Parts: sequence; structure tokens; C-alpha cells
Amino acid sequence: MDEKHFKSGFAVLAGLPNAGKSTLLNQVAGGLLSAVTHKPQTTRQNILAIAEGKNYQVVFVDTPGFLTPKYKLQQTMADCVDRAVQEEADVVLFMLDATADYAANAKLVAKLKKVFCPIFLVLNKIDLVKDKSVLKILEEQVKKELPVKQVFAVCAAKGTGLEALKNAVVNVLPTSPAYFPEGQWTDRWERFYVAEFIREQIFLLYQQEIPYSTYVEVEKFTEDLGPKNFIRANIHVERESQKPIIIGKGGSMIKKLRERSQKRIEEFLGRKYRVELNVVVSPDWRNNTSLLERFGYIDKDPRDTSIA
Ligand SMILES: Nc1nc2c(ncn2[C@@H]2O[C@H](COP(=O)(O)OP(=O)(O)OP(=O)(O)O)[C@@H](O)[C@H]2O)c(=O)[nH]1
Ligand SMILES: [Mg+2]
Repeated sequence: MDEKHFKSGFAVLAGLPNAGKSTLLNQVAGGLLSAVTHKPQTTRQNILAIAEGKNYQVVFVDTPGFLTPKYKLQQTMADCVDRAVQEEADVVLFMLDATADYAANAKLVAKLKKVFCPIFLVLNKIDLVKDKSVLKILEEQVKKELPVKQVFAVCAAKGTGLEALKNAVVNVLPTSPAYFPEGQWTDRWERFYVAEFIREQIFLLYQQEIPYSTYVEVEKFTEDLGPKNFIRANIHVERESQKPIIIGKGGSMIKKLRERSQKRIEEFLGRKYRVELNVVVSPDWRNNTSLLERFGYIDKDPRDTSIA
């Protein structure tokens, strides 16, 4: 490592729910690290992906979609965005869904006005934009409000435009030793991803309030036991009436959930697992501070590079 020329730092993705932040993170990470679904508010905590080269290490930070909190869980999500953008970022990647209404970003833009680090504007979903002049108009709108340093039009889903974005990020990072040991790709234990992927499958499988009312807690997670690898997870819901919905008629829904979760986990970890799911009612957990703490929604500082 050439320490004089080594660059390292945090590139924080910020944007409204559904902008495509987690999709972008997964592309730069080269794996499906962060849960992606068509539903807004999929991401609940900051998730890091480390991209490295000979002379750089970029820590990309995926954040929950910016929102105005209506309950305590959403407050912890908003806090994640605040912390990442205001305290951790060496560069903010302000991400817009180019097909969505820009006016909805007003509160986030107000927040970004207070940021000291460079801001890149990332216009996403350009595959859906037929009239490309829309991109120029968006760019000009944003530039009236924020000191945007560079603009990128990307399709995160296909990875288009991301190499140029990454190179530009490396260019603005400070000269600094790497934050994480070489070869480390994340700051979390596998157990965290197991819970996230079960939650992701809940978002894909269930409707209305159900995904937003669930928390997945991995109770048992065994490794390297060969065919006996085993995961037991509790799905916490808020109300007794949600339990039968999760389970479905004759257990049909939870069976589907178990099968899909197992497939997702096995693909990610590259080993076979037997997955067992239980449903637990934790009344009003989204508004219960001690449960939110127990569930880990009060996040840790990512510059503390010990594994969470
Ligand atoms: N057509 C198209 N769809 C995209 C693109 N990028 C992301 N999506 C889709 O947009 C939806 C939301 O993507 P996510 O990556 O989960 O968005 P997010 O910003 O992380 O959302 P939250 O976690 O809710 O804040 C998913 O259905 C993605 O497949 C893109 O470049 N083109
Ligand atoms: Mg997300």
C-alpha cells in the first residue's frame, strides 16, 4: 500500500424511499447485500459495502429512505440518515428517481444544504426516462438549491454509469489509511444479513401494513455444521391479529416465506440451511424504545470498525 497516495472515506447514499439506493449499493458491492424491494422504506438501518482498489477504499453507506417520522422506528431511520449525512460522509450521493416528483425532496434538500462535504447528484432509473431532456431540467432544479459538484445519470438496476461514479467518488476522497482491513466487504456479521433477507422476503410476500409491522430476530444461527446448518428466527408483529396473516391458511404463507427465505439465505451464504420461523407478538414494538434498542435500531457509529 502506498500510504501517501491511498484514499479512503465514506460515500453516503441519501434519497427518498424507493430511489434505488440499495440497488446501487448492491451493484458497487458486487453482491445482494442490502435488501431491495419495490416497496418504499425497505431499508431500516445504515448498511455499508466496501469497494477497494490498489490505492483506495470506498465505504459506501446505504441509508433508509428519507421520511418525516410518524412513529419511533421511523425516527430511528431518520436518525440514521442524519448521522450518515452530517457526521460520517466524505461525499454525499444525493439520489433521485428521475421518474418521480422532485418536489417531494424538499425536506431532504433542506438538510443537504447544511452539509459541508461535496454533493454528487445521482439521477437514477434513466432506463425509464424516454425524454432525456427531463434529466437536464432536474439537474438545473437541483443546482438552484444545492452546490452540486458533479452529476451522474445512472441505471442502478443494470449498473450503467456506476464505474464513472465510483471513480469520481475516489477522486474526492481524502488521503487516508483504509478504515477496514483489506478484503473485508462489510461491517456486519452474517446473522444480520440472515434477518435482513427474511425481512426482505416479508416485504415481497405480504401486503399493506404487515411488512412495516414486522421485525425479524435471528434466535439461533449455526455455521459450518454441514447438512445440519440451522436457523431459527422469530418474526415479531405488533398485534395479535397480524399473527394469522403471517401464518396464512393452514400455514400456507409462512411455508412460502420459509422456502423463499431459505433460498435467499443459501444463495448469499453459499451453504445449505434448514430454516425455522416462529411468530411472536410484541405489542406496539415500533413505538417501544426498549424493544427498538434490543432490536438494534439504535445504530452504532460505522467509523467504529469492529464487527456488529
Ligand atoms: N427501472 C429501474 N428500477 C430500479 C432501478 N434502480 C432501482 N430500481 C427499482 O426501484 C425499487 C426500489 O429500489 P431500492 O434499491 O430498494 O430503493 P431504496 O432507495 O433502497 O428504497 P428504501 O430502502 O425504501 O429507501 C426496486 O423495485 C428496484 O428494483 C433502475 O435503475 N431502474
Ligand atoms: Mg433501501
